[in-house]
Amino acid sequence: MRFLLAALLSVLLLAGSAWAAHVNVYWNVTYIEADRTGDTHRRLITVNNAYPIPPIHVTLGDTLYLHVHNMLDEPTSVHGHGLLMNGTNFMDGAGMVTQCGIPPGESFTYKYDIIQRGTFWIHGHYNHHNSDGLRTPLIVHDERQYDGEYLFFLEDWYKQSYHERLRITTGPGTVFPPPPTFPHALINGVKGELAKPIHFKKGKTYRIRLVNMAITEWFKFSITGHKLRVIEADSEYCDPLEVDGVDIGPAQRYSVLVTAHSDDQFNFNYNVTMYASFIPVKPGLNPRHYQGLVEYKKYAPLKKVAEPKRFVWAEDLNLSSLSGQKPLPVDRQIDLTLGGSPFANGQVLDIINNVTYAEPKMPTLYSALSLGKLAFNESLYGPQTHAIVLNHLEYLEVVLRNPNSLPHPIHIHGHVFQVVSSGPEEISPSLGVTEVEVQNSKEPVRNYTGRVPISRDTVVVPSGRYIKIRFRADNPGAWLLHCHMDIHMGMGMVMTFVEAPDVLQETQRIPRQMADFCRKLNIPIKGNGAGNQGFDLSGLSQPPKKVEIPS
Ligand SMILES: *[C@@H]1O[C@H](CO)[C@@H](O)[C@H](O)[C@H]1NC(C)=O
Ligand SMILES: *[C@@H]1O[C@H](CO)[C@@H](O)[C@H](O)[C@H]1NC(C)=O
Ligand SMILES: *[C@@H]1O[C@H](CO)[C@@H](O)[C@H](O)[C@H]1NC(C)=O
Ligand SMILES: *[C@@H]1O[C@H](CO)[C@@H](O)[C@H](O)[C@H]1NC(C)=O
Ligand SMILES: *[C@@H]1O[C@H](CO)[C@@H](O)[C@H](O)[C@H]1NC(C)=O
Ligand SMILES: *[C@@H]1O[C@H](CO)[C@@H](O)[C@H](O)[C@H]1NC(C)=O
Ligand SMILES: *[C@@H]1O[C@H](CO)[C@@H](O)[C@H](O)[C@H]1NC(C)=O
Ligand SMILES: [Cu+2]
Repeated sequence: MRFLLAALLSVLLLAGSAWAAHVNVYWNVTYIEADRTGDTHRRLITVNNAYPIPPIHVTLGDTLYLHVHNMLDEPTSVHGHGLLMNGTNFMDGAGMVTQCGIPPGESFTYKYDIIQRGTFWIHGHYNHHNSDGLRTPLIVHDERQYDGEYLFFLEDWYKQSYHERLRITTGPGTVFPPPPTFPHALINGVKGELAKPIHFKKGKTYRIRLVNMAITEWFKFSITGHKLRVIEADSEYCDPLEVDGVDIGPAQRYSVLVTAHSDDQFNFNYNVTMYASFIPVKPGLNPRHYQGLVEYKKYAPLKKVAEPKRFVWAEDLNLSSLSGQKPLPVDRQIDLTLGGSPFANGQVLDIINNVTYAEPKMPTLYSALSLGKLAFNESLYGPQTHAIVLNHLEYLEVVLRNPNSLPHPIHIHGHVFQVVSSGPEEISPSLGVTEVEVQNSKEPVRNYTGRVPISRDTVVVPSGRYIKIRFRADNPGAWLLHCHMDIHMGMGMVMTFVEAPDVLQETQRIPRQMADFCRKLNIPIKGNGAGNQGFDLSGLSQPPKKVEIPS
């Protein structure tokens, strides 16, 4: 009832303040050869032969039609990151999960009903396409208006293509950690060193949206001499939380409010700091600082500001959602242990509960739709699809355990989850132990400290910690949960929730055009993960064998 009222209210608000529109965006997905940074000439994937891809702006209540024309020589698909796709799982764009790719030369229109507030992004979700450049922010404007708004979208950019990096990282013959490759930072599509100024007028309040679209690296953002008030994490508004800076994991978003000083005698700097995850912290090398001007007045002197003694960063457990939603109850707890391991084939791969993900022979959603009652049998999606079937409307608590040496930004499709607590995780020596990990594993258990927990779609699980998240299975579909470091995705840190296949079968159908795409690509649309009928899983390759490291 409360929800209905809120929904009604927002419809009225919208009717009063804006006009729900049909927004059409045309994307020719293309390869180009380009050098984005001065020493990284390579092929990349972009839109309409230009880069950066212009951010997409819509207003709450709009319908966005994203017309994707595939001009590559391989299939592609795109994903609206953070959009819940409630009732339209087939539009989620996860390659070989909710669709066969759009074949070369074909077009497909993704329809997004813009019913969520906040900051999102749209990116390729087929093979290497996100990593090689296919990504841009999706900004939803709503009734909240400030004196001004700035957007920062942050990326890391490498000399090597995704496939080269994956080969170096996984082997065979890999040494761990792999040789350091330090990327460039891109700030709003241009090299970090060239970060553009932003302009403040005295006394005004600005909303700054931050989107980390990096494929591997962490960013921190702060403004010297100014406090930030966090008001949004991913797509959820929260009680304003005053901090000195925000630390943004790959795929996460924040909005912060900044109130300008009451005089304009001085200019300041904003800081964007990029931390490379695979390289030890070393002054001058890692992290790297980039600065841009916060200009109050042209030629005003730059104010020297001493850093706060104790720099306060935004933390999930301190954020309190404006939804007012208390912690959800728990019907079932699912433990997921994240990690990496050497395998007998000579590769280093990533795992969740010892399984390294590999794509099934047909999209998991289409299996769930066509298997009838067998859709509840998790094995039938294929051993490496790592499917867990959820019952309609059950309440879940997932414990994300990270006993290894790197943090992982874990993203779920089709949901936001509450971040309720964090605690120490027993360290596993599999790929080396770091100081940070040891330190983290000594920190005590912490619960959320706000009025209520925050919900978001991507959470960073630090090394040597576990994080508990909660959500309700109220969105039937096949939804991925995966690490958003693309290399880790490629190495197999991915699994699938098959949510309420019975309800799914009653309510959703494969769009005809998508079925045609599968036919064109010789991919079945009925059957199990092997593309066969019934219990026959022949044709799937055997999962590689882990090598046990003596401890
Ligand atoms: C996409 O490519 C087609 C065919 O080359 C061209 O006619 C069309 O104008 C392009 N669209 C955009 C938005 O660039
Ligand atoms: C901001 O950048 C300056 C100059 O690089 C640096 O000294 C300072 O520590 C940075 N502050 C933060 C919070 O990163
Ligand atoms: C977050 O909560 C912790 C524990 O209550 C506290 O130490 C820290 O200062 C808080 N941070 C912010 C930004 O409020
Ligand atoms: C993973 O495999 C190891 C042995 O290699 C075993 O000790 C552990 O319990 C397994 N973990 C899970 C979550 O199945
Ligand atoms: C965290 O919450 C759990 C469950 O509500 C409770 O059992 C535990 O004592 C709390 N721990 C801390 C450190 O607050
Ligand atoms: C999806 O829509 C149903 C029906 O309106 C609603 O009950 C459910 O909470 C929604 N789920 C999500 C994840 O938005
Ligand atoms: C589920 O499928 C597997 C794989 O074919 C089969 O071995 C198993 O018997 C099935 N389980 C049930 C309960 O049908
Ligand atoms: Cu990861």
